[in-house]
Amino acid sequence: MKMEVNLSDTIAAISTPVGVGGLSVIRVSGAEAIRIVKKVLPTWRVVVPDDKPRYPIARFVRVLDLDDVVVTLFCAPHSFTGEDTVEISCHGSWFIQHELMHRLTDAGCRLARAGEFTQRAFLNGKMDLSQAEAVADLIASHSEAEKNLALRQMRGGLSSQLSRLREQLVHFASLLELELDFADHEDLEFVDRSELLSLASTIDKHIEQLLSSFAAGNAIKNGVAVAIVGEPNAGKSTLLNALLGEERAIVSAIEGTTRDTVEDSLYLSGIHFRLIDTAGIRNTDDPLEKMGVERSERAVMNAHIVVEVVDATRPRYLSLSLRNEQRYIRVLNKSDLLSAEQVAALSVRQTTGSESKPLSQVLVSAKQGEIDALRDELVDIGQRMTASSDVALSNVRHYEALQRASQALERVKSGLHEGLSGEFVSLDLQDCLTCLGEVTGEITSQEVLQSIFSKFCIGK
Ligand SMILES: Nc1nc2c(ncn2[C@@H]2O[C@H](COP(=O)(O)OP(=O)(O)O)[C@@H](O)[C@H]2O)c(=O)[nH]1
Ligand SMILES: [Mg+2]
Repeated sequence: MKMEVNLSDTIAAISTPVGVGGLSVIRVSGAEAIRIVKKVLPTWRVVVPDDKPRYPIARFVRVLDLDDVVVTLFCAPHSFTGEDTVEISCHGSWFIQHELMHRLTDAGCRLARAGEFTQRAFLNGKMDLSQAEAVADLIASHSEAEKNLALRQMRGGLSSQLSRLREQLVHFASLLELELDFADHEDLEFVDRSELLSLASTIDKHIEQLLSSFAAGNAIKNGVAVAIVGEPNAGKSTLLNALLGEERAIVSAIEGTTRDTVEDSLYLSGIHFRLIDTAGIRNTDDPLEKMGVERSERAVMNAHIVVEVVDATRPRYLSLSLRNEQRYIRVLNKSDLLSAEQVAALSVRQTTGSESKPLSQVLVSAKQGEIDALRDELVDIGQRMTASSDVALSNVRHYEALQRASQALERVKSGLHEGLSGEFVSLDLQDCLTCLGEVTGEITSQEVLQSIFSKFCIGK
């Protein structure tokens, strides 16, 4: 379906969730919003001052045959969409919400499509595309960290970084243009190429910084993936249940009980962890168990944090090969079965290991719920992983566009190195600017816009 952008319609939608609630909010936006709502609610006697106020005007309105509502008017351009917008807070009855919607559409409103209010905000220049996307992220956020990330982006954190980059690139382009304008003048090079090169490197460094923040942004948005692995019967499923505080995975003394990976979310100190309990890793001929082991190995590959559970009464360790950025916690489980001497002998240290592969070791009893040491360790690692004082990329679309921007800049740099003519270098520079423009929405196709806004909720 092609999404036609028609800003002249006045649109309406129920903005609160489907179903019955205490209250419900109906939103109307467009040039005719005030006229239409006055027609539907004749008792709404609002006088709009000529110079449209920046603040919303709220009025209690008795709709004689229907409900008592509160009508709030946001005058253009001081509204979310940039248009005249009216919000009607009615009681949350299904009948009242739908009756009001019927009356609004009869009076000339069209039903809003998913994301259409935000799309209008974007088209009316109230926000750029990265901010509009953050609105959807904010609505979908589950943890404090995720909310903060989306909020910063919605308030223009990423946009201001990108506009700084853009300024630098435009400055760069203008220097190149100068060089081109004077190209006829024999070997006159207006701009020192080494100066251009160092400017390109500075810009590249900024883009690289943004690109590298994607790991943190991704961990915040999609959760920090924690794979719980170990030999059969080490207590992995018991540990998962203890962390979640519920009997999520089946626990038994029979080896190989967990065949498939079991996944659930855990929220600790505002961070979203995705815990993945796996089948025990061991050599086996059983085809079904083999598949489980393969899945465990895949979970390890994709994890941010790998938790290896070891039965402390007979410690044996897996040989895991982890990537540098992966974090590894070794959990010595079943501490309740150890004597004081045995505990001392284990000489558990809080943190050991080398810089390249940090290793934390904690002693717990999953069965007795004594797992605070592990919880603390997860929070500690999770906080460091998701700490982004400033802006972090969390959107694949942005990440890919910036990757292309970085590649274009690499071409600019090599062009300068090789002494290519300014014209060619300038083309690559334009490419780079185009990629940045895709993130902010200055250069974005209808199809991309359609796919972005169609994922929004109705009424937003
Ligand atoms: N004593 C004791 N037993 C435990 C502990 N954690 C797990 N178990 C027992 O170890 C057996 C295997 O547990 P399970 O969680 O299914 O291990 P998995 O195969 O690693 O998932 C079960 O009988 C559990 O009750 C613990 O901390 N202390
Ligand atoms: Mg298990």
